[in-house]
Amino acid sequence: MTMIKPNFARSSELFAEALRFMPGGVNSPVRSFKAVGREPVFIKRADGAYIFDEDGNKYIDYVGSWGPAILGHNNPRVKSALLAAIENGLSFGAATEAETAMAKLLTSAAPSLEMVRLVNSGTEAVMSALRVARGFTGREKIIKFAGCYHGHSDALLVKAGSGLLSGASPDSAGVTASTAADTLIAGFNSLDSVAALFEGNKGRIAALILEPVPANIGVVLPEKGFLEGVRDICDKEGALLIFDEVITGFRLAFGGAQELFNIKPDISCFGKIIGAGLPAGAYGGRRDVMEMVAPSGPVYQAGTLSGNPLVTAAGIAQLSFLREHPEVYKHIETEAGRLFSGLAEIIQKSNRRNASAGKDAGCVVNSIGSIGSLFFTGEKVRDFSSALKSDTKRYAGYFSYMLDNGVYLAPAQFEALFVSDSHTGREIDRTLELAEDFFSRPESWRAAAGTGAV
Ligand code: HOZ
Repeated sequence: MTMIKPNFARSSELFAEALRFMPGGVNSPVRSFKAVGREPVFIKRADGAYIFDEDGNKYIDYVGSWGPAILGHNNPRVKSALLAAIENGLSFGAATEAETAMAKLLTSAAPSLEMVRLVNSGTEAVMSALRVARGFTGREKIIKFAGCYHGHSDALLVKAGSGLLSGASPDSAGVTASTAADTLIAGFNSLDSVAALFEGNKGRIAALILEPVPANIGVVLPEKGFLEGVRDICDKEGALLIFDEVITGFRLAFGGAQELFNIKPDISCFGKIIGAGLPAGAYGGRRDVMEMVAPSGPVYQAGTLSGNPLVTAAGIAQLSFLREHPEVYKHIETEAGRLFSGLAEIIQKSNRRNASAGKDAGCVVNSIGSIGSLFFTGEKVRDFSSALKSDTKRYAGYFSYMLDNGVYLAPAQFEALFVSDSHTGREIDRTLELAEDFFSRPESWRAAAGTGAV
């Protein structure tokens, strides 16, 4: 396959300027491309399954703004709802009819969602949900799982995933020891580790929070009985179960992971997908729990931009489209299924070739529905420590090869790949063709020089 190295001159110029005014030249670490050892491409626009950079390069987009572009970019219904809303004003900081319409849509998604509160991001949803759980139970401690990422609030930046792993540390500076002390860490897929924490902290644990399908150490699947097990333990111990569905909500099914696995959490948190990519979030759940929130109850949480009219207009358009068109899920899953099984086949061939040549260079694919990840390790990835065995330098080589050939993947090993309704056989075939080519080259087992976790 011939490859013409694209031109990134304009992105490079823009990055040099950005570095002078913003830490690392970006407003969120992963997009800096630091974890893949190169400069970021600067994006100008996106349409359908494609994004375009400032140098005019076109890429098949498997990031989709980290999930919300489930219909692809520039969906006409979302766009016209947003344009119509703009005519009426940008922000009121006052009650609107659209907020109730949005709340109705969210509560229609799953039986666990009796009431919701709209906020501005997944981080805010999770941070608020924990406050509510503490207010409701009168307890202080929480359990989270190593590698689960729940946004950047202090209490949750302990053994977290996503950009923290690309920065080579699962913990953040600036989080006080006393804040971190109330966050207990269990092992994903290990009910024994959960039981041990409850045993050692009797009557003190307010809530257990998890991504039902962790997607911020790459995608990791819950093993049979694990989610049911945490539900049972929480019930037995009087702690609330919080599902962080920022990635899985409205993606694995309209009712999210809780619909797919048939588990009823007490509180659920949502993010960007409910605003179709605009800054949005929500938390919701049991009525008795949600009635703790001000002004109904004593747990304070507020925000001028919560339920913003532009965000709700875009969110209502995207969510009602998904509700009216369940075939969207079928289509995305068929295309994603072809992609992930195709990748698995290519990788198995490559693993066999490498093994017979005595090269220690395995790779595995984890996927569910329209999300998945390639891990550059020969071992099964089922939790934080097995995910960390991935060779980030080999991922960097794969990322660069795909980018240079017009495929935009997550610029870090410990993230997910997202397929949208706009991806068709054409994009999937092209991606598989490139992956086949990459895995038959020496780069597939050799680390990209000078790249990797930093
Ligand atoms: N933390 C996001 C991935 N899990 C990346 C956010 C961004 O760079 O936009």
